[in-house]
Amino acid sequence: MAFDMSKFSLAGKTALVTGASYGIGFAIAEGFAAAGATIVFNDINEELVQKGMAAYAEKGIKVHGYVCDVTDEEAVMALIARIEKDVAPVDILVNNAGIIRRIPMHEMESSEFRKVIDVDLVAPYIMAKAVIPSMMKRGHGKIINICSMMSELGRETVSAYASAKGGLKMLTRNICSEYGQYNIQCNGLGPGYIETPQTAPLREIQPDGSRHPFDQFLRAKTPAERWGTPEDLMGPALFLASEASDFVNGQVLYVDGGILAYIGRQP
Ligand code: NAP
Ligand code: GCO
Repeated sequence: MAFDMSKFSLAGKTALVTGASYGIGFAIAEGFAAAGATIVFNDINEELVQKGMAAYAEKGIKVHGYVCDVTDEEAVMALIARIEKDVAPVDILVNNAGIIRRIPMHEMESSEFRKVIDVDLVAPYIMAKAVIPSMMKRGHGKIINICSMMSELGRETVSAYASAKGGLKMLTRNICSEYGQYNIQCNGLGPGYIETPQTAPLREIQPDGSRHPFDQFLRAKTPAERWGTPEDLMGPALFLASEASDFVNGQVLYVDGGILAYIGRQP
């Protein structure tokens, strides 16, 4: 049977991408819009939502933007109800909103550790719990959790972030296990090191004009010999959001330029 390319279309679907004013979430939403989806996004404050609205408008993309702290369960429930009223039920949820704190673990306040867990792990649970009942009723749904290299590997100073992203990989597998029977697919997308504001400190040019030591290290660890860009994630995210991946469930698709497969280049 010839493959039906329309399986990659998101026409008629409503996608909610959290924390998508810029960066990875913005690129994923842009790719979804190109595939025909109606785009909804939230961010943590009005300034970011307005910044996002302007950026989407510049690309000619009509979006619905809302202020919502993804860690606030009451606000999330209200957001989903508002989206269902203003737009439509959510067919595709991308748990993209995130934070990172780079602090040596023995110096990290437990309140900081908990905050990272709250945003990067508890919030995806809260968001998924809010959209799943409607997906169950409608007999389909896609949930994409934005994981990380730190879902698989540790690194100095990112203990909370790695714990959250490792947990997010298992939350992904558990949602698959519990809701696959309702034709809900939950997969992870694992970006490698991507050029966004979140990683800017790791790419700062040094006072002597040399590349940041981590930048040099990362390039030696990546077969592609470059940082990823948010645009590198558009195609893989579209695949996981589309009917083309209806039999893919509980997986993490790494978009890392080959880092996880490679021992690293000899200095
Ligand atoms: P980011 O700087 O991690 O932030 C994503 C967005 O989420 C920002 O707009 C952020 O607002 C927002 N946000 C933070 N806390 C929130 C909350 N409580 N409620 C609602 N929104 C909130 O952007 P990114 O680098 O594009 O990363 C996006 C996702 O990819 C994150 O989950 C990140 O962990 C993951 N990731 C990033 C990389 C990378 O190399 N960049 C690699 C792998 C995975 P603020 O700007 O106010 O913080
Ligand atoms: C870090 C980076 C990474 C990236 C990403 C890698 O400090 O190690 O911020 O954590 O954000 O998660 O996939």
